Amino acid sequence: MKPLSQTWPDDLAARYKARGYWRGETFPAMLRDRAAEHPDRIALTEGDTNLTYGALNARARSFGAGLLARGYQPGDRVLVQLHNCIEFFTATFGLFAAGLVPVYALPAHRRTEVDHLLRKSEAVAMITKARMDGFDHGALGADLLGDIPALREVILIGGTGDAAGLPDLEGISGDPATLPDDPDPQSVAHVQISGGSTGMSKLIPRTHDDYIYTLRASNEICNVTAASVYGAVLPVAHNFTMSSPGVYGALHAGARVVLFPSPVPDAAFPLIRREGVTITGLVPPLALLWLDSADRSQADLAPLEVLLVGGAKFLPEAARRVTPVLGCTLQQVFGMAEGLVNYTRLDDDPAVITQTQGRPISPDDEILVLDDAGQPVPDGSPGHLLTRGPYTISAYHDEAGANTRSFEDGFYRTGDIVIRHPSGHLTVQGRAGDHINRAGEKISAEEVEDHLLAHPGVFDAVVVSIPDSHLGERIAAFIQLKQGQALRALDIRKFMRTRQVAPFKTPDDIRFVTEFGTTAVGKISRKELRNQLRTAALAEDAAADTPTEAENT
Ligand code: OOB
Repeated sequence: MKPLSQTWPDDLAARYKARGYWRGETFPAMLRDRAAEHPDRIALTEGDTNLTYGALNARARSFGAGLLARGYQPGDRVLVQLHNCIEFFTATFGLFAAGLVPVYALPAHRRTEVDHLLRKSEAVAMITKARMDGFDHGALGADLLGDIPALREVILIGGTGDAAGLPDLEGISGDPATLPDDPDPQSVAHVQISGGSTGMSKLIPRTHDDYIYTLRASNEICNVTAASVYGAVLPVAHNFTMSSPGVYGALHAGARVVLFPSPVPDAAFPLIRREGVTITGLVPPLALLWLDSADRSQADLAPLEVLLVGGAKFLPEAARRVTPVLGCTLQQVFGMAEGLVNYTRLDDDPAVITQTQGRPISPDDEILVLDDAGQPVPDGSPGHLLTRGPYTISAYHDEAGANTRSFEDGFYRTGDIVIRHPSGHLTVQGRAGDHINRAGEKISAEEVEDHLLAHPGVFDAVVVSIPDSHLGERIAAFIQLKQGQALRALDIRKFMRTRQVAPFKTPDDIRFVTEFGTTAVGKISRKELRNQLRTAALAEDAAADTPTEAENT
């Protein structure tokens, strides 16, 4: 098994400790301490079920001990694919207590992504729910067990049908006295996954010390205290919902987490009122939906004090509406699973809150904004964002090629193009890479192209992002068919389903072309081709939207 690690140069590590960022806290100790401090306080609310800190800690520790009794060893990785439910926390804190390492998959992931994550992480077990959003994850798990030799068990919540024989999470328990000592705070606590600009997701090992620092600091910046109620609206497996300040931040503060079954206003607004949710986080398309609905219904969201918006660019026009319409303070957040997180501060000037994506969490987050030649650009000019700091990784797990491309002298090349203001706030201008940010989900153009090329009727395919007023960006695929083929968009969509990938990766726009118009001598790069096609598509769309003279008169 390839060991998981994340390290910083000795001098930086010493500085991060000396400055009190890394305090030797660990996840098992965090929950145990909160449970000891206030066992009867509610940690989690899901529907009509409330779970106290004491009960969550006891259940998680018993589950963790049960895993050890089944033969798992500290250091083993376990893929966790769950939506917003109490068992997500039983599972992850059980794993932490046993010294096992959660690897987080999104509920929308399908066989292709799950298979990749299991193999890449060499996971020995997977914890999932039999059905989520109508998809049979139990059957998938049962199938993968036969396919992946290292995978020993798939542990389910509510298994039936094909998956009826698989062990149920509720049935696994053991004696907490058998749990190991707390792990080394510098060891890897859990593994996030990258949005990835090329190919499949990469694994992002994060240590106890570095991750818990972001929780503590985020709580301070977002004013999360034991009196707060955090609404988990987006999937908890996302780094944003997990740590900015997110569900783990809320638990660190001894606050209450309310798990939302759905983000749509009809379901979410009553829950905010009923549970007294004080803070939550949304991606821009959902924030727009909430704004429009609240505008129409005059909804009363009185308990809500802070709305975090991030994951993709929130435009100033929409940002300005948040406080008047929803009656809360907007906090923009620009973060990445690799580390760096920026927030606008609660007391920032309204213009800063609406026009920037915030400034870094830490005084020791080093920010470089460089031109194409690698030279620093002055404040106010756009450039490539590189960063290094007390919670930004310096390597992905087992990715020699990507590590060479993405890290330079310990700095992470984010792929984002930003402007830095003299105050240190950043405004995101765009990005250098070829991924599509569709409603906060990052999709690799290359990965989608690969799937399209697998169709026997497809000669070539180029995938680009197109600006979209609702999603931020949508996926457009330009497809050149092989001679004699007559496929329709519907056939391509159906084919994508057979590829067993997350549904959000299916192209929104499918345009057939007879050739890619590469008139230049020789072959141009795919990057250049994507740029040309994006420009052509935008011009075509603009022309289609322009009223003709006849319409004008
Ligand atoms: C969050 O994390 P990831 O890993 O899914 O995606 C990171 C990328 C960034 O490099 C940037 O391209 C984009 O998402 N992004 C934003 C943004 N927040 C993220 N682009 C423009 N404006 C923003 N506010 O998405 C994430 C992780 C932690 C907190 C918040 C978001």
